[in-house]
Amino acid sequence: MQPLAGQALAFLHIRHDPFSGLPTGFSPPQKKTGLVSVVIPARNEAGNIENALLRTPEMGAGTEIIFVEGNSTDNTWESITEAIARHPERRCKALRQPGKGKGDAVRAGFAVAEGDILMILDADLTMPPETLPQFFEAIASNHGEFINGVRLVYPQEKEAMRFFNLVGNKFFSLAFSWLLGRPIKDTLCGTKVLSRANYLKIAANRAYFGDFDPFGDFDLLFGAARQNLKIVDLPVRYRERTYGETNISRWRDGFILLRMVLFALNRIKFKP
Ligand SMILES: Nc1nc2c(ncn2[C@@H]2O[C@H](COP(=O)(O)OP(=O)(O)O)[C@@H](O)[C@H]2O)c(=O)[nH]1
Ligand SMILES: [Mg+2]
Repeated sequence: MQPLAGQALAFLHIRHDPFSGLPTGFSPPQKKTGLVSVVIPARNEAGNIENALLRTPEMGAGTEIIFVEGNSTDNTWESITEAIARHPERRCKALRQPGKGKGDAVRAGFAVAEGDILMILDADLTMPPETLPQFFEAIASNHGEFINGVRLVYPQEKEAMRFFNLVGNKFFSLAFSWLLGRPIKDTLCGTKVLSRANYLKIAANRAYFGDFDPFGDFDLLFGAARQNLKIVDLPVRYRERTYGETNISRWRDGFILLRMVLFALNRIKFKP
């Protein structure tokens, strides 16, 4: 190839990182290819389990699927054990969470995860599992250290997000962006991906922001920002549930979130 053509090609490949504004992509990225753990918290999701298992793609050097059930009133647990028995070709684990809430389930799942890359996938399949390889690529190619799924970018399917959800999400997005000093477009998209090494650092410092996040989303985001991880947004198409209904009570959990924001506010803005 002629040098000039080579230069032109290099020029075409310049990308600017949205956060640092620095050009990225010149040095060949070092690929991570380790084992991937997909933690799937599930409460009252019996009708979604089989699809969650079938639709989660194989990534990296191998993919383990970790179902974490808790406090269901339907037969989610039986669905999990049956689905796993039907698919011995997939590497799966199943556990019942020790406490309450999605955050507790995610923490229990991560505690038994063997992967080098950790993912959270909501069992309601509102974020299509087929999108997970994009998250994997983003982290494997070192594009970011904490890949945060962002809804709202694409047109919503009807009723996919309720009005209050939208308003609440906007509020928390603004509050987080201000608190953490970086743009956080969507705080409550279930899908988050990070390396195990970085997760362990976040977990070790969890108490800093108070230990009362019911979702697990917020303390991961706070922790990632505090560890100065490069948080990268990944736009996802958000779908309606086809089975079951939301497990999260907007009002009660909204107040807990507000408490978290105030706690973090105190930590970050007033006690440097
Ligand atoms: N294990 C477990 N999973 C939960 C719990 N609460 C919610 N989830 C799961 O977490 C994911 C997100 O919850 P969802 O009810 O869809 O909340 P929404 O997306 O905010 O409407 C779903 O896969 C739920 O099944 C819980 O207490 N325990
Ligand atoms: Mg949901």
